[in-house]
Amino acid sequence: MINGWAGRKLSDAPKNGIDEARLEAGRLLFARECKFVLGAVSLSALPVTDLPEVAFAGRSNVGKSSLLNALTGRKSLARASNTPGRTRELNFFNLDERLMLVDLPGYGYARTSRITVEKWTALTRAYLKGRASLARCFLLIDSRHGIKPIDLEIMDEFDEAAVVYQIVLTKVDKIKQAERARTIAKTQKIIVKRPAAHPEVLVVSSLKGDGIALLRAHIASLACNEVHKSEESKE
Ligand SMILES: Nc1nc2c(ncn2[C@@H]2O[C@H](COP(=O)(O)OP(=O)(O)OP(=O)(O)O)[C@@H](O)[C@H]2O)c(=O)[nH]1
Ligand SMILES: [Mg+2]
Repeated sequence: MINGWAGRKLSDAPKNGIDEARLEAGRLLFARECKFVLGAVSLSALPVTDLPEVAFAGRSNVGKSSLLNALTGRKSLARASNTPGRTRELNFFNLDERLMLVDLPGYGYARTSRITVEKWTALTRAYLKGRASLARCFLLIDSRHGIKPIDLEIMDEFDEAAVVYQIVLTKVDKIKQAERARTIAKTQKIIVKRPAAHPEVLVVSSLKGDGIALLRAHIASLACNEVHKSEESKE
């Protein structure tokens, strides 16, 4: 037997490096309870926890809150909205005492004046760069628009501060199938030389469910293997 795959069905073969077992681990993790912990508006309000964390960052309206809802299978766990700038706090969700999910405020939204990356809440940036337990930041990009200069600025900051990030192309239900491959290829070209970028680009639709199982599997690989009570939730 050459490797562990001998004797298995072709359908069990790894998809993008993720095998059926990891997909199942993702499914099981996200079938568990997910509780809102708190919305932080200052660094001192961040939850005290040694759970690994994954954060969702991206421009306003890119679909961060909707993605959190799709992952957890809950319609309104995180507040999604048509109004850009809806999420203003850092919202923490505890997934089965094994992982924290963090819904971040979006950057780049301007109603009257251009809000630059510089002004993208100091809190969000301080959190991303200084959080020891941050396992990965998923950087969401609207698949219709691709990576914009403001996203590149954020990626520069992540590369400099060694914040590991993985690109997730959102709202793929809005683009044609053929365009998907082109957008993925274009995105991969941009990240290939970036030191802190995870090499695999993910594609999702929170509306239709595309890519959600795969993203769950990626996240599950970052979670604690066992239920791990955080300081604040210990009784
Ligand atoms: N077609 C489509 N629309 C989506 C999808 N995901 C989100 N949207 C829509 O995009 C809009 C913004 O979604 P949100 O999830 O609130 O975006 P956000 O990134 O959390 O926005 P901020 O909190 O303002 O930064 C809403 O109108 C959603 O319904 C998707 O997969 N497909
Ligand atoms: Mg939001």
